[in-house]
Amino acid sequence: MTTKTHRPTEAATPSPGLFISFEGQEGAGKSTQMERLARRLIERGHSVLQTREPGGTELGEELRRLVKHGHGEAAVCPEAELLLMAASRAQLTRQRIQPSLAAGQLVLCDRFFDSTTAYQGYGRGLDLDFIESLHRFSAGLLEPDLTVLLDLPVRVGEERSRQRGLALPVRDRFESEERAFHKRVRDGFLQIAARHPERIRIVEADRSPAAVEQSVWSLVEPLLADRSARPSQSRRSPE
Ligand code: ATM
Repeated sequence: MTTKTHRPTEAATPSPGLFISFEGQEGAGKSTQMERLARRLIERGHSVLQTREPGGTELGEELRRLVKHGHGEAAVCPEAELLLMAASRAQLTRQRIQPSLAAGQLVLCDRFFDSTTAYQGYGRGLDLDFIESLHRFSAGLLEPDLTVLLDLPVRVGEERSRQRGLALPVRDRFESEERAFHKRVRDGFLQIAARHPERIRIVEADRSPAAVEQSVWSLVEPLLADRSARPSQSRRSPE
C-alpha cells in the first residue's frame, strides 16, 4: 500500500479533517489495524486517505526503498537515515496530508514523526532535541489529532515478524537489527507516549486483531462526534 484515497459517492457535508497516525514496533499490527479502521470509516460514509511513512508520495516511496534496503556500498548511515525520513515527511505533508485535511478527509498514516524519535532518536542514539526541531521543519505545525501506539513485548513482535518472514524471506535493514535496538525503540515509544498523553494512546497489541480493532474504535469514535462539532478552520496547518 502506498497511498489510497476513498471518497464517498455523494458529496459529504464539509467538515474539518482528522489526522490519525499509527505507531509501534515491527509486528505490532499497524497495517492490519489501519486497514480495519479505514473499512469502518468508509462504511460510515467518510472520505479516507490511507498513507504511510516513509513513502506515500512518488519521492517518498523512492526514499523508502533506499532507507529500507540500502546494503553494502548503498548502506545509509544514521544521520542520512534521519534526514531521508524527514525529507519523505516534508513531501508527504505538503503533497498529500495537508490538502486532504483541507478537503475535510480523514487521514490515516502508518507511522509519522514519533517513529523518527523512536527509531533514529532512541534506537540509533541521535540527538533528541535536534530531532524535535527537525519535526517542526519537516511537518511544520502539523501533528496528528490522535496517535494510536500499538504496544507489545519485543519478543512477541519478533515472533510475528519471523512468521511473516517465512513468506517474505528478504529482511530489511530494520528487521535485521538486534533485539537491543528493538527494545530501545519500544521503550522510546513508551517514553514519547508518557510525554504526550493528550495525543498518544497506548493500545495493548498482544491480543486478537478483533479485540485490538475494538479498542482502536473506542478511541476514534468520540473524535468523529467532536469533529462534526468543530468549526472547519480550527485545525492547525503546517505553514
Ligand atoms: P514499516 O513498513 O514496518 O513501517 O517499515 C518502515 C521502517 O522504517 C520501520 N521499520 N521497522 N521496524 C521503521 C522505520 N522508520 C524509521 O526508522 N523512522 C521513521 O521516521 C519512520 C517513519 C520509519
